[in-house]
Amino acid sequence: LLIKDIHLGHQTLDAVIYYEGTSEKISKTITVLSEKAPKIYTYTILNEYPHDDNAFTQGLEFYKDTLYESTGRNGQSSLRKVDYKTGKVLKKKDLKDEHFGEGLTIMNDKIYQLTWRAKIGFVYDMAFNKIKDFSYGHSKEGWGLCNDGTRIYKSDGTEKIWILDPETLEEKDHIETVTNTSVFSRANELEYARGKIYANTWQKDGVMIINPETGAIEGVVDFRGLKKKVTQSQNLDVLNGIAYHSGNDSFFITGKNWDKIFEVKIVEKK
Ligand code: DDQ
Ligand code: CA
Repeated sequence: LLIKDIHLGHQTLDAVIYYEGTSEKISKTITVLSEKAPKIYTYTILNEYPHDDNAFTQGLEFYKDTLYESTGRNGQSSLRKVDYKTGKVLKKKDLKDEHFGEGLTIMNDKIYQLTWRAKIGFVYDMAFNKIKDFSYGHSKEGWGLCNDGTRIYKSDGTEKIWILDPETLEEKDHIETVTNTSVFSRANELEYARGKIYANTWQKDGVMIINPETGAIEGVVDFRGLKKKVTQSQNLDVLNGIAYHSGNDSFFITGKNWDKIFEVKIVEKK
């Protein structure tokens, strides 16, 4: 075999491999794994607050001590401002029926919201007036959003987390979520906190702690047991929604159609 055209990306190795003496070739991309196994964390509950169980939570973030939420399902999707202590919805903008609301993030007084499969996202001012729409580039779906103050991160259900230009919303670059043994996909709701991306994995009661530079999953928070603490209604769906409260240095966790939101501390599992 002859290996040619090797390109080392920031987390991938692209190579074209030829069989010697023939023109047959194979192009292959290898994802580079991380060095260390993730640390395992668990949680302790500090507080629990009411949460609208009609909210199919798809995005959750604090901005200047106020909680904002994006909800999904066609015909029930919205952008909300919420009093987290009472669960009261202070302000609500409904999306069009064809738009299934997804991730939400807020940066420099602008709210960004995704839709699931319509390949359209929205930018609003803090009064929920729409500033503009944007479309997706490489990614087919919109799942989660978060930001580090300058860059916006977007998950799309694959192993990729995209880095978006905050002005044009173009997908400039991406990382891939990996451990030392495997590539992981389905990062759903995202949160940027303490220099890492926190992401709950769709249909798992777990949150990945991801290095935003390398994609390495440096930690996993085991949130099993939390869903059992909410009213077991008919519509009850998966854990989804993680918001960091910087003042309290705590995380707020909820789920789709959960009637509670939990304020927790993430602690190392002994
Ligand atoms: N996502 O959260 C994984 C991004 C999307 C999950 C959506 C689950 C949809 C249930 C209703 C389907 C109606 C077409
Ligand atoms: Ca979030």
